[in-house]
Amino acid sequence: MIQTAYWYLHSDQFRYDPFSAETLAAAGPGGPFAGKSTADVIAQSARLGWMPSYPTFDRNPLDLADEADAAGRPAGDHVVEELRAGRLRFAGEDPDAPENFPRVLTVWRANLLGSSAKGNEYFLRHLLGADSSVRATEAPPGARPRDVVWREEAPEGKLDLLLTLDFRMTSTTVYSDIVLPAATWYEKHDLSSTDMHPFVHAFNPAIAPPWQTRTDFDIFHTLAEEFSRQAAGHLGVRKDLVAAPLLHDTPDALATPHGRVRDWKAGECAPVPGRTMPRLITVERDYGAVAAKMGALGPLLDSLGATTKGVTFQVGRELDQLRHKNGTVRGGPADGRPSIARDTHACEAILALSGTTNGHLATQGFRTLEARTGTRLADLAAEHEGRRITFADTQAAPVPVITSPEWSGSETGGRRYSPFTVNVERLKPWHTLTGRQHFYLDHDWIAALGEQLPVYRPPLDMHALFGEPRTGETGELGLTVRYLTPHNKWSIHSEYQDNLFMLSLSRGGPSLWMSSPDAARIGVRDNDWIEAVNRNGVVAARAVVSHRMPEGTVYMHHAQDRLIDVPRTETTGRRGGIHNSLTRLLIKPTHLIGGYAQLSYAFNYLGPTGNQRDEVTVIRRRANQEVEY
Ligand SMILES: Nc1nc2c(c(=O)[nH]1)N[C@H]1C(S)=C(S)[C@@H](COP(=O)(O)OP(=O)(O)OC[C@H]3O[C@@H](n4cnc5c(=O)[nH]c(N)nc54)[C@H](O)[C@@H]3O)O[C@H]1N2
Ligand SMILES: Nc1nc2c(c(=O)[nH]1)N[C@H]1C(S)=C(S)[C@@H](COP(=O)(O)OP(=O)(O)OC[C@H]3O[C@@H](n4cnc5c(=O)[nH]c(N)nc54)[C@H](O)[C@@H]3O)O[C@H]1N2
Ligand SMILES: [Mo]
Repeated sequence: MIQTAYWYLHSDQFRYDPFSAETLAAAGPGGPFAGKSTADVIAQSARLGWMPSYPTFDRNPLDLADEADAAGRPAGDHVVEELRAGRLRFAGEDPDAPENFPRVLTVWRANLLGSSAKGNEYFLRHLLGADSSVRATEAPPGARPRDVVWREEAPEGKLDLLLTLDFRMTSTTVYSDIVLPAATWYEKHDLSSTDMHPFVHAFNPAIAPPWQTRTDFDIFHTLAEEFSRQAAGHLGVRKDLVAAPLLHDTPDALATPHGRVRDWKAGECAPVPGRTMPRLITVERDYGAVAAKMGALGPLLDSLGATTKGVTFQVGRELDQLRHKNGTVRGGPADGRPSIARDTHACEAILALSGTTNGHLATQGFRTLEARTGTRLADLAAEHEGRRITFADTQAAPVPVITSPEWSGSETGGRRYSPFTVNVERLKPWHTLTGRQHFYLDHDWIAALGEQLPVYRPPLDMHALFGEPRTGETGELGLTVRYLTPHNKWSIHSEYQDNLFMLSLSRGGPSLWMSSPDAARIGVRDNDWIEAVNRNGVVAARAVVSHRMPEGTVYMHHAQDRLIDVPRTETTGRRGGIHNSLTRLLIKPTHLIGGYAQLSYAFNYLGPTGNQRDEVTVIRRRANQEVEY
């Protein structure tokens, strides 16, 4: 699921947008956004199949598949018919309905409530039902969604269970119902790679996981086993109706000819799965077999291969090798399949199935691409055709990767990775509508924003949109400044800030950087306690007064956790406030476009961003410099 839209709906931030999507349009009234709110635009993107939406429908997708069977028609036809008749709706069209909001949330390898989540205070209020400092008021009648249902009372505390896996105390674990203590990187096997350098690294345990900690791998397998045991009776084998968005690097990318947007719900075209709406796919779920399947490589790899960016790799040879290396599952639902029951097996499988660590697959993939593009490519990986990087290789030392069609750069001959080298030097067509570098976007929604060509867009005017004071204004409550939350130079997100060395090197708690003239304007000296307040929340921090900050702009570095030296605020009397207490999600409608050439959804590749750069806040020196906790 695209997280930005997911949280925008489920933390109810959509209820606090008093402007329509049309506000952002370049021309006057009318056009594709007329009368629609951002929530309406998200709902439209989901029903046209542009972006995924989850939960998808307002009815259990297992029941939808059963209903179709009972009616003796294909599940896709059944869903189209139910939608057309108005008996079935997309869940995003009524996000506050009890059947449509999430109840159980598992957070793994993220600090959702301390780091990633923009609009922290909305999460606290609506998802958790915890104390919250949201000060904004909801959109008044007339400014509310048109298609999406508005419930008079917004739900608070939607979640029944918040489960977190982490090895630190964080702003998320403090709010969790259950925390499963995780092993750290020196207590487990894992792989690590990034596009910032050309190496694959192994994680290796220096010691076994201490006390009650377990590796994430172990935790999820244990959960899967218990789930399977219970689910065999409760759920059994069912068919699941899955709605998949129009996908990048497939024919789906041509679903919007000439960029003309047609909405089946408005009668502008017929609802055709995979063309004008999501693909509707029936999948068999054997719930009692989840754990067994998780511990093995499944049979679809034999029949479908593995596809990345439109290139399908045939992996029969690799599966045979993995059978020998990892062993073969005996008995049960995964009988005869290569095992990935242990973390090292899973690492081995990843290395075997990627062209970046398997020269045979890299050259195979490039030959497939050669046949399609007519350009010479396989030589890029030829020097490594016989090379297979194994987990043992990565344990001995970090290993440089092999050039592969999974990426666009070239490491051939020891070069350093740079994106799009293969497109530029080998004339491999770009994955755009024209196959070239492509700047003109001929799409109705992009035209509505006046952005067919790259243009400068100034920061959003938060005075006009939300009634915040104008930047530069000094009033009774303080000085209004632009509020940015760039990445921290002394931490990676919320990690590493919290060790004693870092805490004693810096101020050891929340800090906010401001320029000397701005500080002088409100009588703030370096290290004074200040309070920053806007409609989204409140934060108390020490001022770092610096000539390096431009006037009119402050920084509160991402991401300072709620549990380190956070005092009570004068504004609310409550403890709390972090950098993301002052931010919130703002979704740009054009980020929701899909099914249109390079603007087609791919997992972890395309979707709306959170736009945290557009905030303002009012800052003042605290009357009381003796803070209380
Ligand atoms: N206002 C604002 N918000 C932002 C941003 C911004 O610039 N400003 N940046 C955004 C961006 S680009 C990003 S990437 C996100 C980052 O947001 P997150 O990914 O949520 O941030 P982290 O603080 O890195 O959280 C990672 C957590 O995983 C834990 N962890 C690390 N390794 C393991 C492991 O092996 N197992 C387990 N179980 N846990 C582990 C760490 O202890 C840590 O608590 O924030 C986004 N949010
Ligand atoms: N030390 C450290 N390194 C990291 C991370 C970390 O947390 N700590 N996180 C990693 C991750 S996941 C990511 S995504 C990257 C992020 O790395 P960057 O993309 O570099 O992100 P930021 O530091 O958030 O922002 C960069 C600069 O953008 C400026 N800026 C803000 N608004 C605007 C604007 O409207 N226009 C322009 N032109 N500039 C603007 C900010 O002032 C800031 O100086 O860093 C990675 N590296
Ligand atoms: Mo990031």
